[in-house]
Amino acid sequence: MSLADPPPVLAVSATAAPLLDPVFVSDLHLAAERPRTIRRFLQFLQQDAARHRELVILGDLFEFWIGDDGAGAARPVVDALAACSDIGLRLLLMHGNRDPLLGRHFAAATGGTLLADPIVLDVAGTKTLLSHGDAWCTRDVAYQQFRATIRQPQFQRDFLSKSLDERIAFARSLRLQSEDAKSTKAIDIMDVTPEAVLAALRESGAGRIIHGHTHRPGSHVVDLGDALAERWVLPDWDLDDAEPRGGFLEFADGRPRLVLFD
Ligand code: LP5
Ligand code: MN
Repeated sequence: MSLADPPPVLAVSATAAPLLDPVFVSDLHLAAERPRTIRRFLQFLQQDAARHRELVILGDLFEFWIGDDGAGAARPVVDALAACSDIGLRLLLMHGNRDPLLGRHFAAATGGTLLADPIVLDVAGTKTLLSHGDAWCTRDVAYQQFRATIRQPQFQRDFLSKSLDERIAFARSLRLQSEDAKSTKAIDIMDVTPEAVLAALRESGAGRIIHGHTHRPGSHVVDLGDALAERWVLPDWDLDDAEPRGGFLEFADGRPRLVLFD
């Protein structure tokens, strides 16, 4: 991979063909330290995703991603996603806050398409706004400053010019600082801001939102004044935790349905 590649955040599609029978996941945070989560995801790809036309991953597939040239340990996941693409599943990927450097090499290796965040798509017949969701957590000011920094192309280029070991050490240090910072934050500032969601819905003209990031799976009705919209939130996955969890969103008879693992 050439280090002169454009920053991946610029190499995304702003539009995509309608999704006919999609399944959505996000926040899997895959890492070698969580082998049960990886196994469950591989099982999900074979058993659940394969029943659908499209697989949409709305960010944070990995615990962290230090660049496509550091993909070594992720090989089983890359191969499994490529196998899905090979049998005709359409794979759509969005960046999360943990993996903003997923790039075109990863997309090419998996057969996936990287999507802009946010993006408006026709999903099972409804105009739908898709996002990782972190940009709507506007009350988390420290996080928004951090987010703006790591999305700067020059910052990304500087990071990518470091050795893999340096990048891994930096990512691990950011994870620790993030966990530390979160432990002092009020719970509600780490959720989406209702006004930000309302503004995004109005601007997009969408009737439904699907997002991840907050790890608060559920569905909400949003009152737009002259109409009602829906906000669906995906679960995070951790099958190695004392409280194993995970799940996905699919459609049944045209309606979204959240499936949460027992
Ligand atoms: O990730 P999660 O869900 O635990 O928490 C997020 C926010 N935290 C983050 C940080 C990530 O976890 C770190 C991921 C590492 C990726 C490495 C590879 C990419 C490097 C890219 C370089 C180009 O996103 C957390 C939110 C929470 O969601 C809920 O929304 O609160 O935000 C924070 O904790 C951020 C802190 O408040 C402030 C930042 C602390 C670190 C400061 C280090 C300064 C280093 C230089 C500047 C970038
Ligand atoms: Mn996230």
